[in-house]
Amino acid sequence: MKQIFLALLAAFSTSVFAQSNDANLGIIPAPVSVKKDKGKFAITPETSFLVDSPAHKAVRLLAEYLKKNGYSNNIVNINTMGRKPETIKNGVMLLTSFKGALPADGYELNISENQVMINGRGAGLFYGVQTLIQLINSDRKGYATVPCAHISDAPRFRYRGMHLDVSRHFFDVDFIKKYLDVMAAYKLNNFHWHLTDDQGWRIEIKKYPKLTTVGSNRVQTKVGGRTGNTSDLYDNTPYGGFYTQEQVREIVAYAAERYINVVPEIEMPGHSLAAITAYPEMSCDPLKKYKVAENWGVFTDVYCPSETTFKMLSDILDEVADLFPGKYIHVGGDECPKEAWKKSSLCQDIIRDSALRGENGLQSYFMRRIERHLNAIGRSMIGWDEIIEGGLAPNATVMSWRGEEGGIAAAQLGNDVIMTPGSGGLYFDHLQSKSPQEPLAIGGNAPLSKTYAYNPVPATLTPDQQKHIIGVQANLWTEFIATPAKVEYMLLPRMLALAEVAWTPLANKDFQNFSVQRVPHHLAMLEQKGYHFRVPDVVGASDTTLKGGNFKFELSSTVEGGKAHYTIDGFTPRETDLWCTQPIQITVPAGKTIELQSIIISAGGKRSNVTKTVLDNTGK
Ligand code: TNX
Repeated sequence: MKQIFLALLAAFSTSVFAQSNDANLGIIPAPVSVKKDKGKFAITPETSFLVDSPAHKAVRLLAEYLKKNGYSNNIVNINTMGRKPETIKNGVMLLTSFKGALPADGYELNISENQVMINGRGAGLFYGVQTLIQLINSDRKGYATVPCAHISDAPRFRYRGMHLDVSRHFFDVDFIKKYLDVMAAYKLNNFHWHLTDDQGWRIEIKKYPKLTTVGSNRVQTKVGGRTGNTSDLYDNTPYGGFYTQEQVREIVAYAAERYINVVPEIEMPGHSLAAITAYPEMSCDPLKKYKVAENWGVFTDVYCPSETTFKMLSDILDEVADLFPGKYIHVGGDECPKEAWKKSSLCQDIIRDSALRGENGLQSYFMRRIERHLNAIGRSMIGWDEIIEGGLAPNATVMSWRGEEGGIAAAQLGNDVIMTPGSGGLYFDHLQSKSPQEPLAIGGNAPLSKTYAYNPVPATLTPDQQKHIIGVQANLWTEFIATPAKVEYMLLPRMLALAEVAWTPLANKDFQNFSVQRVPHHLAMLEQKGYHFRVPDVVGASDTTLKGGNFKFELSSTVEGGKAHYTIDGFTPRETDLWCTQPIQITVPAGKTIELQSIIISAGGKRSNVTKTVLDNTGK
């Protein structure tokens, strides 16, 4: 009996313990201000849930949470009760009508032993509920506690984006919804949906059906990386997929329900081989035979800046604008080789007649014409930083991906900027460590600490120019990511770091607190919700050689509820090995070497990389 009690205590005390020790109460992204109080609010079947705007999205979020987690409490309209919120006991209240102003998308969450009150309007109230959900500790169905505290919170940036490439590999509607759910839980508010590229066109366009009947299918796909045994290997398997307009509307609505705007990307003038395969008249060589790309990279067949192309792209963008109510449409602009334009008399004529500065000038001409059309239909253009070369379109927002230089230049010109540099740890297709145990990826190295450390506001900008940095985004390109589980592996936990970069004031950021005190609990929660993720390496040992004869290690799990298993016998540690519950003492005889190998295995069986620490007492 006593043993069972201790085991239960261990299971439930971890989160409570982590929370009470942590200045941020476990919340990710860390709020602007957390003032902890003594005591707890208890949720029981008698607790009333009261709201003053029953149709608010935040109310539906709360209702869904209660239902999913086994609470049978109803949500009641407080206006029908004739009671002042302050007088309510044992109540959780979501209020939009309160005195005073809050910062944009901000909220206040006050938890006392008597009541929980969230004040917020629009997205602010929704974010307040997301924070409350993170604070709820439940140990049995229908019952929970929330630690007493005063929290005031609001985002640092208004654009907090997460991107997904669905061209290189396609992900279905249910998965996109799951992706949006986890974005919403961490207060991200823009989903950049990369819908077209050389390897597949993935959005139905009624006026040009071949974009999907032809352009969404490739004959086969490259296997493995760019070098090594598989460098010439293809899988001989047709690949395809696209979203119907009905599905697109469904996703846009699902996102809006969670205060997420969807930014569609229709790539041009480069990365357009799938479209050109469907409609060769959009290229500079309409008689050439094209095929949807089966390999990765940058392709020289691109749109020709002809009137035919502009007419078709305008029609396409009109349908896209109809589907996506948001302000922004992303039109790519990156990696457009100029070979085809150099050979084309049509292109050379435009360059001469319009006195453009060569092919770069022609690219700007292309983007400006597209921007003019977008502005005419009431939309704003976003493009990758290449759109600066040859002259920037006047109202465009620039996504700076090749470092920050493009973003800095654009902000200095007075254009808005979203920072998303690969060099800042924001390319989630990059490796998460240098270990050979990582799965196939494009390369690079963007560990959690690097993403976390990124600051989107360059110090070289003046305060006025800094205002043009409207936000930050991480990108997930999927050349080497064919499954939903691998998308999640690359996304998590790095997206939690992105959320903190995008939301939390610089002064409140603290990687130690984030990675050791908060992330482990969130990973356990994500596992319960059915997400995959990369299990961070063990805390307490690293891949290194230590000299000496006597060692003590305290290994701890990076996923709450998981175990740090280890071996000193030279074999790879697994769930059948010892795990660390108290400091491990290791004595290495003189002249010998022992290897301590450790692994984290989560409660759900997810495994970290194996860490190898060489303990060397050879005296050499
Ligand atoms: C560059 S980032 C690209 C993508 C690739 C990515 C791979 C950008 C604007 N273009 O087409 O997928 O590198 O990391």
